[in-house]
Amino acid sequence: MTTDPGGGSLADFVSAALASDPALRDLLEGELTRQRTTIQLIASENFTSTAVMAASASVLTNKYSEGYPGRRYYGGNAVADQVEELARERAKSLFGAAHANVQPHAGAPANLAAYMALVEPGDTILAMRLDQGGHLTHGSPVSVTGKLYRFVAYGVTAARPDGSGERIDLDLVRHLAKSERPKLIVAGATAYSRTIDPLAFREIADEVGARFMFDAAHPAGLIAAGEHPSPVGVADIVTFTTHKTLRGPRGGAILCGEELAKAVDSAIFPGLQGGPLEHTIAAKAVAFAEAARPEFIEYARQVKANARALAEALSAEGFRIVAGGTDNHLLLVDLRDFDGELTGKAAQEVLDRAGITCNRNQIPDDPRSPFVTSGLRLGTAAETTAGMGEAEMATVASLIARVLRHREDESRLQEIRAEVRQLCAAFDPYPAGAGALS
Ligand code: DSN
Repeated sequence: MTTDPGGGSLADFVSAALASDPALRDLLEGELTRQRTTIQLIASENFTSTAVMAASASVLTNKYSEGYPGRRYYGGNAVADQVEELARERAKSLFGAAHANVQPHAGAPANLAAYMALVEPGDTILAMRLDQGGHLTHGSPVSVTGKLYRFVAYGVTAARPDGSGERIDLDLVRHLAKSERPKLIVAGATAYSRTIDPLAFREIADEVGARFMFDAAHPAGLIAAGEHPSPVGVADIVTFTTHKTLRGPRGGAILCGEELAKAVDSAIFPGLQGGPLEHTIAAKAVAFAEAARPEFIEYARQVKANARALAEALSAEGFRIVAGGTDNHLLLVDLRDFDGELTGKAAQEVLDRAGITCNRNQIPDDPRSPFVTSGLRLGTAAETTAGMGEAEMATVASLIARVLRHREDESRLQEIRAEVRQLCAAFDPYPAGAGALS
């Protein structure tokens, strides 16, 4: 068990630390209560250990460290250097990489830095379309990535009644690679529930002489645990975020071979960012060490087992699961078979009122807009951390179905809200008086 930061409960710690700022203290206590009393199913979120939070809240927030360990532009970096070196070494060892940059503030700058290291503005990049499961930074016209580079997009195959469709269309990837001659091919997604095979992309990239980048933001924790094929050593650059399945602080990181180390490092600083967030880097170091423990492998396996259990139970309730199920930590639910009138937006809002937190998401070829959508994206990383297993996933599926069936009935919703509270009380990520999360 990690040491509780306040010697008592996390709520006591927040309360004591912010005694002189009651407005903010009340907000933070409110957020802690929200996280402890509602079910967290956002696929990109998790509950960090209190050790990760303690490092995030450390005195390193006071320090300017522009540059890299041993080559800083400010004095007083002896400790910061060691912290960043520790984080880099732990990241390299966890993923088996030759080089790690742990400074990206988030996934978006990590991805942009990878592009800067591998291609020139105006070059063609082949990546997954946002509405098929990709990410904004994979060339959406509203992202700076889509303005700086010429993106060409692939997507998934058509849905099939037996669930074997809605897989990344590798024939299309190969066809576009040959016809468009991209300088870079990007694999990785934010709303894709099946395994992404790095070797298949490498083969296509090699056929056309393109570089290959893998955005591992979502499966990073599964990769660290050996529960998803590793793109490290297969892709030229791997980017990831540290706060999703990896269960660390909010932030990004980049892995590559020695030959790209300088290009990646200078793309992040001075290319994109100024002073690194050394307190966050310290928290990343904590998370990398936690993810290297044997129990993290058990955690990652349970995350996947829970996602499968949730998908099966929702399917039994009449929902269609995109791609027929899941191989990872998330699932996409197509609401239309359950109720043709129900949008993702309406479902997200009513689930929120009942204490179930998730996000609406477009499904492949969604007739509705990204703001409305016909789907929900659900993930199991957070509630698995809180201790839920397959039995609880069946309960959660039934709660979701009841909320959506009785969405106009306020008293039924209040009844379900009470059941959600009861379930959350049994699976509290930050139990009072305990260290919370080993
Ligand atoms: N916003 C993240 C997600 O929810 O998947 C990706 O950046």
